[in-house]
Amino acid sequence: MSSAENKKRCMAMVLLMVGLFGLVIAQDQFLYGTFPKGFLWGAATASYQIEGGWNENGKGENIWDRMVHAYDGGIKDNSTGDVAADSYHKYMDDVAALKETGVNFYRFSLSWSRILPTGRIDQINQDGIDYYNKLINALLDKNISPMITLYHWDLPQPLEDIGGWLNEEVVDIFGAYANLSYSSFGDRVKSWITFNEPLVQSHLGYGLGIFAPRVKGSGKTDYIAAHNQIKAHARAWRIYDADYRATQNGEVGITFNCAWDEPKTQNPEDIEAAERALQFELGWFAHPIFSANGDYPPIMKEYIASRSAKEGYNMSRLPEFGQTWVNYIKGTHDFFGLNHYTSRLIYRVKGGNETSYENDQDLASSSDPSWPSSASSWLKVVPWGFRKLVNWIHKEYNGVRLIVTENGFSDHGQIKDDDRAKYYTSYINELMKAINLDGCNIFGYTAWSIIDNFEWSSGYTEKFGLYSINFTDPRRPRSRKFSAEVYSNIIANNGFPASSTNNMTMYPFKIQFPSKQHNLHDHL
Ligand code: GBH
Repeated sequence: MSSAENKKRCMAMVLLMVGLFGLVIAQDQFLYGTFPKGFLWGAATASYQIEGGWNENGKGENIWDRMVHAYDGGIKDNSTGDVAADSYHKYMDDVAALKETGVNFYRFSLSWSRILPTGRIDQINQDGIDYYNKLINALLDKNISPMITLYHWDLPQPLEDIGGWLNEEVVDIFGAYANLSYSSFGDRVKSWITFNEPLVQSHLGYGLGIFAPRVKGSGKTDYIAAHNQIKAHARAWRIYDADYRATQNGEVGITFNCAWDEPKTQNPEDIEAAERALQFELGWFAHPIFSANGDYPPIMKEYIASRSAKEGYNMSRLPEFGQTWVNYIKGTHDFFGLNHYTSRLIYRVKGGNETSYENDQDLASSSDPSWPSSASSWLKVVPWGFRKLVNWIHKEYNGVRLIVTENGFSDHGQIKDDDRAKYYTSYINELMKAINLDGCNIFGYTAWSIIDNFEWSSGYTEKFGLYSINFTDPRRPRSRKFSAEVYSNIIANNGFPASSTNNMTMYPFKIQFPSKQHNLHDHL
């Protein structure tokens, strides 16, 4: 090959690479601007992950207590949530951190067994009621609205002993617990989430068996656990609607987790597989509640029924609601809660022979090697996927009113956490594009988490906090991380105005900001 030809080839390569790089940058291009007036900013936690005090003052045992105390507890660092961040005693420190960050609301969950040691309302533990009253009042005193999750995976053990979410009786028992919570706290709490991520509770807890209560039986038991949680959600929403809405004037929603599923190739089979993945992950729970017709997504019913038939079952492994329950569940929402962290590349493969939720879907996932990683193997940094997902939800569920109830990044707990600061800035920027450029109906955003905490089966090996906690110090002191300052600055500015009041110089990656100010017009 002549050297001129060689040069040409080199030039072509360079141009190609610059072009590809340009595409990536364009997708994540920073946009100056602010969120709509009145947009809500918050931070979140969950009871088992922060409270500790696992057997103090009358609290009953729950399925996580049981799991972590087992001989082989299944936790990476063999740790427990017995003390965790000790928020049972240190909740005023949490309130101080929230105040310093400037949030409008705090999303936390109730420990069901702290309030009801047996799970049932015939035995109320007054200390549990008192604890949450103190927390709620301290928040309101600082002008921070409480947002309560009723169920973030910590089922009272006595209810697991009768089958837990596999037993339909728990639907009514949950309803009674919800009722007690509304009547105890609803005079001051105006925002309720029935379930956090029912997919994780169903699939990891009652399918793969890697989360409590460690039941294995994917493709069967996870579908049953999900079925009962969806019914229990509807029950709790209907109780509020009938008996509390008129006097308390609050809202009840539910929170789902979902990654953005990007087709790995433009092959129609992969494009269909990515759509199917979203239906199996999000539609499984959202379709019965948020779609016009209710019930499970048609594609899910079709795929599971056909595989069940091939496996020799005389009916589908996916349970049926029946028309009465379909109608009872449909429309039971005041808002859509979304937990989002990452994206996946989806491609079609024939599902393996074993019965499982995974194999039912005829697809597989991977990630792009260019996506930055975190301390969690599943969490890759893909800001543009956030914008695509909320757009997909907006279309799929007819412009539904959405609040992001979790979004965040894991590392190993350092105070100078530039990667987390960068994650928040870029993800929140993409969310702003979804609102201001795409017209998505989003009214709030929640950072996970205000403090480092017990990261389920990863124990304390992955940290998500805006504040660090020294878990070896019995006083569990909190220290502010750099990301908390950045998030605080975003909140104070309601986004990213290109003005002197916005302290842009504090961002760890100034270099990525375009020198010219971009405004809405440039992007339309
Ligand atoms: C949320 O789940 C939870 O609501 C919250 O409690 C949690 O602390 C936070 O995210 C951070 O993880 O063990 O490799 O099989 C987010 C969705 C689904 C992500 C389950 C981790 C387990 C992956 N999660 N997934 S693995």
